[in-house]
Amino acid sequence: MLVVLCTLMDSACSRQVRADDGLRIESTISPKPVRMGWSTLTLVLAQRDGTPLRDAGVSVEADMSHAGMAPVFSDASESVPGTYQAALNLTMPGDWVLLLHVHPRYGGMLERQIEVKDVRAK
Ligand SMILES: [Cu+2]
Repeated sequence: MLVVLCTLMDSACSRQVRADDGLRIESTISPKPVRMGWSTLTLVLAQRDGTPLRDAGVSVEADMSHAGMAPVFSDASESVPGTYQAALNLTMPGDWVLLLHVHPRYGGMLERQIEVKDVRAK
C-alpha cells in the first residue's frame, strides 16, 4: 500500500495526500510549533469523489522513532461531517509518527502515516 508522508512541521502542510485506496486526507496539527503536551490533530477525510467521509471510526497511534517509548493512543471524534479531531498528548520532545486508522462505515480499514518532526520541549 502506498504510504504518503506529510511533515506537519512544514507550515505549508495542510496538504491533501492521496493514495490508491480512494481516501483523501488533509491533516493539520495545532498549535504550531508543536510542543510537548496536548496538541489537536484535525483530519478532513473525503472519498475519491470528494464526498466527505462521514461516520467513520478514526483512531490515532503516536509513536516516537526510538525504542522504549510507550505509544500514545487517541480516538478522533467527528466535529462537522468528514472532519475529525483528536487530542494527542505528546509526552516527549522529538520526532513522532502518527499512524491513522480509518474505519469507514462501508467496511475495511485504511491507514496513513503522518510525520510530526521536531516537537519542542515545553
Ligand atoms: Cu521519546
